[in-house]
Amino acid sequence: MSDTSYLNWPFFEDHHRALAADLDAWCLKNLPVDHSDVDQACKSLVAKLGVAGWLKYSAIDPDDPKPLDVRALCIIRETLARHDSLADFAFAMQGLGTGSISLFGTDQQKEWLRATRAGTALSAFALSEPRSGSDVANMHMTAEREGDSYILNGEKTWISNGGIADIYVVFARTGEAPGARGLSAFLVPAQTSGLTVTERLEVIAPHPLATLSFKDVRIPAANLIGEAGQGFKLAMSVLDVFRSTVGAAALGFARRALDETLNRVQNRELFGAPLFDLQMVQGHVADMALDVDAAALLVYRAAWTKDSGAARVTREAAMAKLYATDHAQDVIDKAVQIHGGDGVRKGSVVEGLYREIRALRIYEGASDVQKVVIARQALNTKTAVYGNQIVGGS
Ligand code: COS
Repeated sequence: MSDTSYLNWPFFEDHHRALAADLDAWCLKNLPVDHSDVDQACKSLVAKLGVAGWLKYSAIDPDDPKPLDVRALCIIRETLARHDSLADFAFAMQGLGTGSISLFGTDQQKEWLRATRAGTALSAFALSEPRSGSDVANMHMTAEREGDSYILNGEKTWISNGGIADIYVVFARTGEAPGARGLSAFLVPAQTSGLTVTERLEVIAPHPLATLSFKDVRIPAANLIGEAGQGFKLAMSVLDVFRSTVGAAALGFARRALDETLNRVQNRELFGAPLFDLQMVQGHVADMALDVDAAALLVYRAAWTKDSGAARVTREAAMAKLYATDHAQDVIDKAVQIHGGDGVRKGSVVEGLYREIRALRIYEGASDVQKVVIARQALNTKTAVYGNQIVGGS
């Protein structure tokens, strides 16, 4: 098992420590799975995670609607990512895909959560479009009200679980006001007429990903999630919860890279001594261990803040995602370097991590967007007013 000393930090309760230990034991028995057919692998992972009970954490319980436990979400993503990237992906999408329903859904919409928590239905979050990825407010997809229905037209892309999901949460322009103030969210079952998968997208770390087309897709008005015109804020609130969990997944990848490196430097001899005896290697190991702990502090600070009842964790979540993903990239790059040729050998653990980490710095708000968010938050929370006196001056 990896270093678990961080679980003694004051962010956690006993049930979180038990969760981390139980899930790690489950992962050792059940993961990794074969990734050669990612659709099949994800479907069977969701079923397995459902049967084992881990998906109960991914969405609220319709019979006992307590808030999501964000620390638990982060512990689960970190642990799954350390063992198998696709298991983390499968879990994450059950959460992100249904997050809007957990946070803002009606009782009728929450009925879907029984199936997603059991692992018998897959979900997806359909926000991005060909012309609006980072700039959500520039969305082109439309939803027009017609009696008791909405008619959806447009295109969504980079949709994880696209093609295998049973339900999509889709964002579209309803036009109450220009830009960010005229968007709404809808629950769209995959079988709805007019919704088709137009392209499957291949990426460096394969997982189910698609472009979707909506042509006169008619859904009941009851499928509107939250209030009409509030879709942008709804999407941002969901991302506020799940961005910390992206940081947690990056932390899991980084921890695995550090674990692999610690084994390597003790067992590999160079110049007649273990690799670890080289001070330059010790320098890399120190940087990696520091990055891992600093990322963990930010991730679990954000999760704890949300669990403690904060209305918004925009700043904390953005910092957690930015730092954990960017620094996991550094940690993994060092791991590859220390593994030498084996680090770039196709199929080696660190080679896989090197490909897996890259997308986390892009999806759910690129690192650059997180910087914009953090800077704006810093400005908003600026309260201090100083005189002209020089600090320490006479
Ligand atoms: N929670 C609640 N409300 C929020 C919010 C949040 N986290 N962030 C912004 N809002 C509100 C603002 O308060 C503002 O409200 P008012 O209209 O009442 O003033 C409104 O939403 C618009 O906010 P803002 O002016 O900041 O919107 P921008 O268009 O400038 O948003 C960024 C800019 C880049 C921050 C935003 O579009 C973003 O996060 N983009 C990345 C999207 C993303 O993650 N895509 C990946 C999709 S999932 S793979």
